Amino acid sequence: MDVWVYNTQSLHRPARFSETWQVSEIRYIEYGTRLEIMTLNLAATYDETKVDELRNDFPVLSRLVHGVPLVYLDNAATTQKPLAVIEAMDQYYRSYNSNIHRGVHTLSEEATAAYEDARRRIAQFINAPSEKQIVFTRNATEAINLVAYTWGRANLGPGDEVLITEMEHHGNIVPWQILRDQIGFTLRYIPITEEGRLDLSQLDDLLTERTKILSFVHVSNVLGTINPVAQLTAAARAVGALVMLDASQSVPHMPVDVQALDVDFLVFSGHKMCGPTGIGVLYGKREILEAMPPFMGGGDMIREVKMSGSRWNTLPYKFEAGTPAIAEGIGLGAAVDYLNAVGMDWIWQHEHALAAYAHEQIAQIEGIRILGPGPEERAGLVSFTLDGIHPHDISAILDQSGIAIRAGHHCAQPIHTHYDIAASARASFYLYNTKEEVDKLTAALEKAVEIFLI
Ligand code: C6P
Repeated sequence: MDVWVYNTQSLHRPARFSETWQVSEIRYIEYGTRLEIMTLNLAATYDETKVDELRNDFPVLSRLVHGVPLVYLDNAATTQKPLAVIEAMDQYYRSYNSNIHRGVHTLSEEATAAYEDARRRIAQFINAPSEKQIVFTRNATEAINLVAYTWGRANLGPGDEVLITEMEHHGNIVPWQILRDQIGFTLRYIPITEEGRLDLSQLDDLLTERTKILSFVHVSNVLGTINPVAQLTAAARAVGALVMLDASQSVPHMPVDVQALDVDFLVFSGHKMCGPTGIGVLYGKREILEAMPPFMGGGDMIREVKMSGSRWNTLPYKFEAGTPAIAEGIGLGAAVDYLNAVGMDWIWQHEHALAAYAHEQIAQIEGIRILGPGPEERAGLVSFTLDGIHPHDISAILDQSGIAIRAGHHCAQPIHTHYDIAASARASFYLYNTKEEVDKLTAALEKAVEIFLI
């Protein structure tokens, strides 16, 4: 089933949903005159008990921290790895470790095949038209930097504008600031509302013919807000701007279809989706990637090198200089297989249910302030502050109960500045978290409040 949602102003075409979904309810949440978010009630197909068996796939979940079972709620920072991923990487090192794209010997051919096969499966995972449009990077940050330094340097100059938002991770702010300081375009920000959504009331002033690229986060790593990609993409197209989507917190958690979203670039990190660190992805539209100059120079990215100059390799290798993260690419391929086997629709429903439950439970705690939109409209994470307790203290107290959350500015300082706070605490969920773990979180937070109020 391909779900299309229309309103009078723009076409909304969310990621293509799995044909196995039984949609029992479609809800539209509107603000202003615009349709922003679509919620599907998929309770009919959601089997909560599946989580018990999935937990066995993650060896680290059986460890104790301070003598009690680990409750890992720092998944927006990085997720745990299933045995399938650990074993795929182990297998590479044990049985066919070799450099790729170079050797004409069995090990090198096996490694090349495994690495390129992983790229193909990753392309399928986000429905990219071709694996040639999947550029491996170290992480999402490097992918954004790649676009800024190659496309940006070639296409931006004084008088041009780059539009980002106030809810970006530093990875989608700082590369643009560095480039702006070097070449002199204007960097503008879509502000956020008190509820933690993008304030689109001034969009027509911010997004103009001067805007060359709109680069924004799909799901905020602090607010949990799911941004209206289709609406923003349509608005960018109308002024001839390109669109880059930071999908670091969406690709791991919900079905994402780059063709349905119709963005020009999309980036994500392997380590936030059961894969290893050291591997990330830049997806790009083919003609745009073809026209871009290379990022770094060296081996593998060239077709021919003469002392007078060089010619570049074809996509995606033009952007992949030097020996790549081979085991990590293979590991990310295994992670994608794992996520497919679990089912991205199930993962989304599970996290959505957990985040809504957590929101409801912790909202009762004295002195708590939850950042971001209400439970129905958010992805699987909850950031908050507690009156009189520094987020680092909250995290340290929770750690005593084996609970891992993140505290700090989460590399999104402008959001914290907006709310006039230095830091927040954040619980972020993934496919292996349970309602019981949310109960442990709530109980530990209540205890923290008790300790600090005495
Ligand atoms: N956010 C968090 O705890 P890297 O570090 O390149 O893998 O991912 C960067 C990044 C980019 N965009 C978003 C929306 C992100 O959430 C992140 C990483 C982690 O929230 C680490 S700061």
